[in-house]
Amino acid sequence: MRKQWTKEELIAFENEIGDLYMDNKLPFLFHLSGGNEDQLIDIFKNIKEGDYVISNHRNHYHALLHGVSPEELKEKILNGRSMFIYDRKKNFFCSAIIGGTPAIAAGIALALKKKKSKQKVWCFVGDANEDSGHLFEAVRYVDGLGLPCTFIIENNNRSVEASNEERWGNMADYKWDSPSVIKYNYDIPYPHARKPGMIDLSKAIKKTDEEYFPLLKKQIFPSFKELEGSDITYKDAVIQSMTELGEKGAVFLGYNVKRGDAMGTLKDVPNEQKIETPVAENLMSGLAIGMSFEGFIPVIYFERHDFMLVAADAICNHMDKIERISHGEYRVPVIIRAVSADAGPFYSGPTHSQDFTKSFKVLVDFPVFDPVTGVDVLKAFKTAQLSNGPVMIVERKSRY
Ligand SMILES: Cc1ncc(C[n+]2csc(CCOP(=O)(O)OP(=O)(O)O)c2C)c(N)n1
Repeated sequence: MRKQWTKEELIAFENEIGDLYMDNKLPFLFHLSGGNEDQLIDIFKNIKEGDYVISNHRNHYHALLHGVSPEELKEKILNGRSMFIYDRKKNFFCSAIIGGTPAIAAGIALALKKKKSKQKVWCFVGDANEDSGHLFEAVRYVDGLGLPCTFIIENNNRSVEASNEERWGNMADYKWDSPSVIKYNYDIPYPHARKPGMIDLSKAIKKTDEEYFPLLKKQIFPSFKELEGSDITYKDAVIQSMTELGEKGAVFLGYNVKRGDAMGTLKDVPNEQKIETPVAENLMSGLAIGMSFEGFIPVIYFERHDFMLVAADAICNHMDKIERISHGEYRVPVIIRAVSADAGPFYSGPTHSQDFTKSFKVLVDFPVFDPVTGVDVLKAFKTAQLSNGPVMIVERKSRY
């Protein structure tokens, strides 16, 4: 049973965190909650244990109300993880990247609906997240597909220091016409981050980044020597790999995955496993992340590298980091098909035929494969099937 928190207890928890800061025990960024106790206690009456709660940088109250124990939360906060509170067993997840969570929430909800689960997703966002188009994409998707997801906009009329009026002029008080959005207003008694006053850093213990967030162990993969010697063509190897992934139950997300079968490469995959998405690369990537939390094997199809830049936040800040920042609680086994339209009738100039392989190899820690032959393609997708985390497989039209 989740503890039922009173307003006074919630306030006392944050007061203690504030005192620990003044006592030089928290030499890193944290954000205190306050002023919205009544609203949250009310909202959490509708949130069931087992539902997903997706939070953000200001997550202490959400975590407590969803059953994260105060001792565990305090211990995490004292270890530099105030913005990184995760609890896989309680389905508590957060991201401190503004705009990053709504698509992930929608993805979890899509997975829950496909599984006919009774669970729901509750995604808490601040009014700065409301600033971003990413929330709009996710709300429109959730409404369109009738997904079990509610977005709660917690409006304290402040993004760091700037008010909604300063940011949006006459559109400051945006009204949502959506059954999946709840918006409430509140005043917060704390500054944006920390408490007023700067601590004496000479008295604070500061660990290294890697001590706070240990690097992931690299997974070792087999070499698949048995595949060598085959003369399968590059394109046939892509088709064969997709068929095999389809047989394993993978879902294929992107635009033109049903219509056109992703240029014919999904022709042998059952239609029910293809998810035609809006042309919203951040959304489709977030959907894949969310679905992977519920045990799906999502394969995202980017028909050109150029368009992946729109999904860079989902790929570099989320897929690549979630396992590390959650200390292994959440994993993201997503497969990215990164097509480079670099030749032949696909070639279409500097904004449509770029190759970002080198850049992604620098930006992410997960494997980025650039197969040259058909056998390399088979090996890359076999490896991806075994991976606990994301894998990007570059697919060049020049090698088709
Ligand atoms: C993409 C991105 N841009 C900027 C920031 C820096 N940042 C952190 S919190 C914040 C404002 C958040 O305001 P709001 O969503 O209203 O939540 P509140 O802090 O008021 O609870 C900003 C701009 C960020 N974390 N992510």
